[in-house]
Amino acid sequence: MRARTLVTAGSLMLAALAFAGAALADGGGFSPVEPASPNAERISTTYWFIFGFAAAIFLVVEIALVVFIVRFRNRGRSREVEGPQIRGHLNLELAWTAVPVLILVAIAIFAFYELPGIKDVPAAGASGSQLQVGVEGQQFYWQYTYPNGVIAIDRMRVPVGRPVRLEVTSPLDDVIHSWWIPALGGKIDAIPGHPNHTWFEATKPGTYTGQCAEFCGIQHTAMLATVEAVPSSQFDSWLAAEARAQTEGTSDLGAQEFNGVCAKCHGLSGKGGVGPDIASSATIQDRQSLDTIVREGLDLMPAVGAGWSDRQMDALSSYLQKRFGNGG
Ligand code: HEC
Ligand SMILES: [Cu+2]
Repeated sequence: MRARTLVTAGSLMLAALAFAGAALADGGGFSPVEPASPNAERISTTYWFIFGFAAAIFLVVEIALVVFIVRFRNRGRSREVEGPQIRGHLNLELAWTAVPVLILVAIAIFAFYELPGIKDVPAAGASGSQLQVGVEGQQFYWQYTYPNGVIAIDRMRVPVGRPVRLEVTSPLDDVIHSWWIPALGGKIDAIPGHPNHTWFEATKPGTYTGQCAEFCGIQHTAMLATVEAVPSSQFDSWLAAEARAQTEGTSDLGAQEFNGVCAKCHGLSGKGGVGPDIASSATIQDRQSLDTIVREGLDLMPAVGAGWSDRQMDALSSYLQKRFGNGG
């Protein structure tokens, strides 16, 4: 019986070890993703600093545990026999009181040293001054507003090397969401009517992904966010061109709205999902009814476009007409 228990325990431990290797190879969710912004860098450093102490303490405790189990095992001694009477050990007791205090003080000092660089938005970065972007979390998409009025859904384009200050909120009749692009810094809640602030500065071009980190309803899993960092000059020309295109109604805003908002419930081809098939619905071809349902919602459908401007509705309507209308 004992041998069998030992074999079972032993093979379980070996299996755990085998899986640990694979899990740790890509972080396995145990370590922060590779940071790509100064604040994310500091969060990651703090993580590893604390992890170092935790790992050392884990080893000390577990090794001592195993040694004691082996060294002081029963060895067939009768249960009646008294064990050895051990007195206290002053120095040892002082040490295990003082060392944890010192460790906690070190962690506190380190955290407070790193904190300002995580919280405070720098006025300027390597390639220019701060950019402000409004982030609005809604069931079940992210809407971004640039200073010149350009709107984007789910995918935020930003310049490399410039601090991007985010004002994160959600509409009054919506729920709490949470903005989180792990490579670009910590989470921040999008609370109805209460703007929160955070920032990042992409250190290199690339696409960084994240998701809403607050369970916010049935399609919460579809609430993904992407930040695409491009060189600063490329960003400036894109933003100017996009502003023109959105004023003239030639941008892809309508497609972004359909794919980022409607498709999450009605499917990418409008054939239905959580919501009904709308590809052949007359409602989406009639501007008045479309405005009403998108801005006010309908029973189980939330008012996804409650705050949308006429320009945003125009973009959606012409996209739906082109895609699903008679001409489509
Ligand atoms: C959160 C999920 C969700 C999102 C996002 C969503 N809908 Fe809906 N939609 C529904 C549900 C559910 C219904 C069925 C409502 C009911 O009858 O109670 C519906 C119904 C509709 C209908 C009525 C169907 C018909 O035959 O007339 C239209 C039109 C429609 N949605 C269009 C849209 C458009 C356009 C968007 C994007 C701007 C959108 N919906 C976004 C869930 C959603
Ligand atoms: Cu959400």
